[in-house]
Amino acid sequence: MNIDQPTNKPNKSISLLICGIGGGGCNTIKNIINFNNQNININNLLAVNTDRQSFDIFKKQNFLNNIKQEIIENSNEVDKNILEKFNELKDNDYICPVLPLGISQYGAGADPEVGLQLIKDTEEQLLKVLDGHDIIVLLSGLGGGTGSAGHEIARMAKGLDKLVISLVTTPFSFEGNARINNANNSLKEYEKYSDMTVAISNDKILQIQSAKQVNVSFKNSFKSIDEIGSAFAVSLFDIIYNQGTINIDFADINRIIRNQKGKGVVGIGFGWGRDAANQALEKALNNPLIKEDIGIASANNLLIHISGDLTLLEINNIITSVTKKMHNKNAQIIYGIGDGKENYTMFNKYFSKALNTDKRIRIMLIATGQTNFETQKNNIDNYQEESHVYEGDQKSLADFDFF
Ligand SMILES: Nc1nc2c(ncn2[C@@H]2O[C@H](COP(=O)(O)OP(=O)(O)OP(=O)(O)O)[C@@H](O)[C@H]2O)c(=O)[nH]1
Ligand SMILES: [Mg+2]
Repeated sequence: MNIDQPTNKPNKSISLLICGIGGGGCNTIKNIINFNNQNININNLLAVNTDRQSFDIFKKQNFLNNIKQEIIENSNEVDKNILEKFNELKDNDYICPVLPLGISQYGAGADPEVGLQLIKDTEEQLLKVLDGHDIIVLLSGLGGGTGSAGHEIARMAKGLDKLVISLVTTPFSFEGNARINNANNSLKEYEKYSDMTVAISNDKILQIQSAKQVNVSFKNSFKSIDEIGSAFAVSLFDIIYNQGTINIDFADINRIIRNQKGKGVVGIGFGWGRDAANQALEKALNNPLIKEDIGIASANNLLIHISGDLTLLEINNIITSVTKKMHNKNAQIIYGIGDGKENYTMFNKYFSKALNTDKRIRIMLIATGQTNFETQKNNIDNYQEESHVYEGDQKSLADFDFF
């Protein structure tokens, strides 16, 4: 096993852009802003869509009203300081950069060909934004017309030699074959143009809810899926911008992610209290982004970032527990140790039971270069399982934690 200790170069000069494409992607951007992470500047975000009306969620007044509503419904989830953040803006100003695609007023009507043309029509503006950054993270829900055409943005970014990471969702089976076919075709294109593509199957979320016997509202189910995307994006920011005890820099991220033929899995887990390390590890390994254990086992590259107040024994335990799962004993392993000073605001709800303890640990894994990778397409094609629908009381989102 080749374990590299990364160098201690600061990453301040590296710029990361998170670009939400289509309705689902833009909702994830909104979720990221809600988290109010100190490392993320508004100019690190971009919402693109064909449907101009969808940008209304980013108008200051609407955004703040929505935040107030969220605070009432689930007070742990939103950093209340955000209410002050946009003081200088007028009510109808957008709180983050938005880019309408083409001249369309409306969505792409679930037709990816229409979405593709509208993205091509906006190439000049897109290239200008993309070129100002080093790492491009694309977020989209596949199945409709706009997000499903977002691979065209990946192609543009790749043409500029950027590091491109795509995080996409595939539709619920009940959304029907037309959407599933759109998504399957689109996923192949995302994989072609991205250094790494992580696909979240909405059906998997359904299976987890079913298995856990929780019955979460439709709106909150989408919200929890958006949360996976935002947690990934925000954690990536923290890793790149926070100076750790053992730092991971752009060269390390490049090494693990660049040119991985599109395949990769990501796991994030949190733990607190005396058993924090085990808890975080267990959650990172069982994260819905890691489909089966095979995601780690067959990987040839692994980046593992551990953050919090840990002992040497705990670090040793975490890293060896993960690397032991890997078949390739000469796999490339890069690890980083955060100083525990990351902004945990966004994750407060996961730590809500830990208010009396200082020990909070986050583990993030990125595994790439899988051989015999089981594609998301197979997941969709094979999803036949009868799911048992729990008919108990509807649970709040807080009862349905992924991390
Ligand atoms: N995570 C998440 N997924 C969503 C949300 N809304 C829709 N989706 C999923 O994303 C897929 C695409 O939907 P949208 O993003 O609304 O579609 P679009 O890309 O805007 O495409 P058009 O509206 O046809 O132009 C759907 O089939 C759903 O599976 C959301 O709010 N969050
Ligand atoms: Mg739309």
